[in-house]
Amino acid sequence: MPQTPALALIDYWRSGTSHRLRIALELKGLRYARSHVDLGAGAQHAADFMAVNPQGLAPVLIVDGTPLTQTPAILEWLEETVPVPALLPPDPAARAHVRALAAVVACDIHPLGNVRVLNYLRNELGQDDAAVAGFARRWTVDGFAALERLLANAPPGPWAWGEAPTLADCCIVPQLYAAVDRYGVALSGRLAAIAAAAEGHPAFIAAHPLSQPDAPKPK
Ligand SMILES: N[C@@H](CCC(=O)N[C@@H](CS)C(=O)NCC(=O)O)C(=O)O
Repeated sequence: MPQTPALALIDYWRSGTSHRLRIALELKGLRYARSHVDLGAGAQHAADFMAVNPQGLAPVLIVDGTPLTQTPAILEWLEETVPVPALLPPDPAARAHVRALAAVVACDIHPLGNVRVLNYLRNELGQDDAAVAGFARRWTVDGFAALERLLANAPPGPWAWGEAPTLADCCIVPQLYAAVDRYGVALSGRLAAIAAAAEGHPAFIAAHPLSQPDAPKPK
């Protein structure tokens, strides 16, 4: 029987990519040590963190002492090494569709709302907060419309691909949270149903940004 590797997550409560990785870890029922990199304070640029992830981005999953970076790669690693519960369907075409849904978020929506991209608009292009938020909101809404069109061809929910959460939901749910919380986007259709399913699911509750030890405490 293979030994379960020792897992240590370095994340930030509000980071969407950290959120997606926490969901997958919770869905797989894995235990992991925790530490945090304060993206709000710029700790991702500090030498000690850069030594762990030379890209200076959260999250990092340290597996038996080896740092894994880039959540699409880490999610695939998790699926390969801990295949149950499966976060991809058995059929190859269905797997491609689930990966495509995840990629709409990971490749097309999330990068445009990233801290460094928004900071560039604000600090180097001189845009004010309203313009910066409008930019992030614009590409979020655009991406959500694309997701809804793709989800019209998916099996019935409540999740993005049928009755159980998949890698698509790991990526979609954090983006829904960010859209509502930061940009006041109103959810509808399949995306609203996915958000509702996540609100009642223990893994998604445990992974929620406001449940994290480094989240601001309610006043
Ligand atoms: N493609 C990377 C993106 C990671 C990423 O952009 N992380 C954000 C937080 S959600 C970050 O660390 N941002 C810090 C910065 O932009 O300086 C992944 O999926 O892991």
